[in-house]
Amino acid sequence: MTTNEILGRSSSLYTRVALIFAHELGVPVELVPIHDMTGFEPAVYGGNPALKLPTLRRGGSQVFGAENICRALADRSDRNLRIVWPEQLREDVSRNAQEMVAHAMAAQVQLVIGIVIGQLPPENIYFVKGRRGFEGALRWLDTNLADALRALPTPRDLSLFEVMLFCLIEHLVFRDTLPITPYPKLAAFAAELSARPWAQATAYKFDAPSA
Ligand SMILES: N[C@@H](CCC(=O)N[C@@H](CS)C(=O)NCC(=O)O)C(=O)O
Repeated sequence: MTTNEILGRSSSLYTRVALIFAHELGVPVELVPIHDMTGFEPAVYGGNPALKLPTLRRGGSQVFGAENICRALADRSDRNLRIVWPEQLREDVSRNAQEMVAHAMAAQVQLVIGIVIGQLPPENIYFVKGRRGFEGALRWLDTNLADALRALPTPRDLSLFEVMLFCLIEHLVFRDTLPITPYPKLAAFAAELSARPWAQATAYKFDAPSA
């Protein structure tokens, strides 16, 4: 049987989205840790020319990006899960919620790469504006969460929106990027989902350094 390898990090929010889908879809995957995110060679990122992770590798083929990987895994699954993808969102509130969570995930990466890894000054306009937009997106999500969840199609087993939001909220705490206390509804949402088997099986951790 061909192995599905996910090149990524156990500490990465995008990788976790893909790992949760693999878990729920019953598709066995092997995580191949990318220890250093500062490399400039696509080979470090499983061949992704954009120098981003995660990448799914199977046989000779590669799939770049978390959402793409989730879709590819769904195609390879024997389980007939009812998955809600972004194009199935029909109401303004759920479409906006998808946009806000996608933006917030990218902003989280911007702050981690720029300030934590790049050691750049947080008071730079690039990070100040990034942080303001990030907080704005979280505030909007906190205010509109109930409506956004209500507007998701039912019945469903899984939605990309909920998995992304869960991974984002737990990552804020894991990386200590922004306080979660101003967003009580998001905190409650993540706390409730954290007991699910897929959440427990994919908890954030830093991968052990390669020997
Ligand atoms: N479009 C990509 C974005 C993935 C992404 O930003 N991943 C982060 C790690 S969580 C990354 O590659 N960071 C390295 C960098 O930005 O240089 C996706 O949807 O998977």
